[in-house]
Amino acid sequence: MEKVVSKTKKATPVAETKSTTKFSKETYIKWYESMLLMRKFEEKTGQLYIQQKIRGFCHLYIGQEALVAGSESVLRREDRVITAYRDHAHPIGRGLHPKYIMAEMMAKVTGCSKGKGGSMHIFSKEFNFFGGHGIVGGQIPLGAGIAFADKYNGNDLVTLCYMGDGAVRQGALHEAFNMAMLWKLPVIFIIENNNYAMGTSVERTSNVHDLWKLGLSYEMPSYPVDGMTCEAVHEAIEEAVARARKGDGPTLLEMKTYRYKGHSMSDAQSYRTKDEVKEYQAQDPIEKVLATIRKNNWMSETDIEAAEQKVEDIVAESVKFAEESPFPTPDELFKDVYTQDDYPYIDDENKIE
Ligand SMILES: Cc1ncc(C[n+]2csc(CCOP(=O)(O)OP(=O)(O)O)c2C)c(N)n1
Ligand SMILES: [Mg+2]
Repeated sequence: MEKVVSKTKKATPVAETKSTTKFSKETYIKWYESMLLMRKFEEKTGQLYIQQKIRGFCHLYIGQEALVAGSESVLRREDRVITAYRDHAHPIGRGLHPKYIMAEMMAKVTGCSKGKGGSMHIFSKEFNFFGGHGIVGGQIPLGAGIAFADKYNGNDLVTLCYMGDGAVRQGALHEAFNMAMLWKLPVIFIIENNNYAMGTSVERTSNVHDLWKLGLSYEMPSYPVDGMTCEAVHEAIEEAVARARKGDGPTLLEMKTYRYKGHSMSDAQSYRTKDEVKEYQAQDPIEKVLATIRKNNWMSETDIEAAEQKVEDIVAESVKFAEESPFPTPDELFKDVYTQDDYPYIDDENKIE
């Protein structure tokens, strides 16, 4: 599957000033463009859902983009990423063209899971994105397992295993943490703490509100991170990745973030105030990155408009591709279910034609 490639833009002369940050111009522009693509793609997704072109469950990541952008600026493409059902931004950050995600959400055969997974089951072997999991916390032991495979195979790849603040209440987290520490697995557990599991706040879920502390009883290096800021995310991930690649084992990072939209597409949001949403929107990660770009004169207003247009074009191309693609044929139903060709329960006799 093709990668989103930046088209070479006509250079616009901008006055170079001394940088106000330790990160490069290229890093900021990459953060800006990738987060803008995630945001615009999901805004379109929301509209298409209302038009019933996308059906089933659908959870938007809008507001949380810095977690993916700040992590991806550290990772190698071969590294692994796994997450829950709020899973459109992570594969975009990995480099998967969003048209395969849009086609998947419209249940088309050209989708990255051949139209059989939908919004919650985005997957890309090519970009080492291991899903997209609808069972809350289901991806935690899977993430540890992927890291175990890498350790077993003797390479230096790392796995980023994202989970929600609600997912940390699953018992499997403790088994995975224990084994990951015991075997020093190259996995980074990232809690996307957006303060709510559906409509239930962290405060109503547990006596312990600092979720990073969950790692301490396993002596796992564990830290809170400002998840609305790409720089802070990058630095925390950089340190954790270095530890994992060296063979020193896992890290737990609690990234404090916020989702601007409801839990899924049907959510009256009676559990929070509009002011609370506005408070977080005022720290928007895309706006913050753009402010640094402007302050350093790294992009002119023409460059910014061109970047926005490029993103709009990719989103439009994705919708067109998805709409023009066919639905899968019924025989697809039995394909890719089991790797074993002669799996006994799907022989010709049991097939529904
Ligand atoms: C095992 C399991 N229990 C319950 C659900 C229903 N459910 C879906 S999402 C969700 C909330 C999870 O919240 P969180 O982990 O904070 O992730 P977020 O949606 O905030 O990204 C629940 C309870 C489920 N999918 N799986
Ligand atoms: Mg949550």
